[in-house]
Amino acid sequence: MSAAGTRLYLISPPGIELAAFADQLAAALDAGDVPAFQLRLKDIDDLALRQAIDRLRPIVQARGTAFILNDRPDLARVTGCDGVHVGQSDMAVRDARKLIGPDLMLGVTCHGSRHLALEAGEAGADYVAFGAFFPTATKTIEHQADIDIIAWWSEMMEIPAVAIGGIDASNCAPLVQAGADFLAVVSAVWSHPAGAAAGVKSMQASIMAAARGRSPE
Ligand code: TZP
Ligand code: MG
Repeated sequence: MSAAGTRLYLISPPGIELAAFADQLAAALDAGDVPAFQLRLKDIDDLALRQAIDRLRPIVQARGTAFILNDRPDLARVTGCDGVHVGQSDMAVRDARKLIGPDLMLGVTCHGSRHLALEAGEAGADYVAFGAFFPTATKTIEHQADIDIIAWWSEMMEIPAVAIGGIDASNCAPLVQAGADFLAVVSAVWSHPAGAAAGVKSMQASIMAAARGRSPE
């Protein structure tokens, strides 16, 4: 994919207050082009997770954004999600594919590993996620990725590459220029000092500037 094709993949914060977050999410999605949203809630029971999905999924899908569930291939299809994202320790990619069926989107964390990404692609992943590229406070980072892996993957493979980890408007240019199909962000949007909508706009301005081969003004 060309550098100009980089788009935003928004991930929820690890913990949310559902009613307030529903409003923030709608505002963020209305602020720009966000083709994918991942619900990533940790330490939550199934009932609360289902409540969050039921509340947020219509907001996301009504805007033409794919609703992707983290960690739970077993729940994704029955709850009407568009896809699921699994980590290397969650479940084998082939087992996740069996659970969700052929139609839902399947994304796989591949850290900074070419080998894991090739394996995931062969096993039926619809996208591979590389990271972390930069320091982040959102997750304890055990694996890092070099920007080179994005260029290598995107030159060789058709399967989209998602870049994740500490990405914000100030540092995303090399990932855009390397050909990342998606930039996945949490804090760049939800912790933006002017609010989530401003976070989306700021990311998009930087992506567009980087795609034109220059830094944002
Ligand atoms: N996986 C690798 S880094 C990360 C995840 C879920 C956190 C990304 O959050 P942020 O705030 O965009 O660094
Ligand atoms: Mg996981």
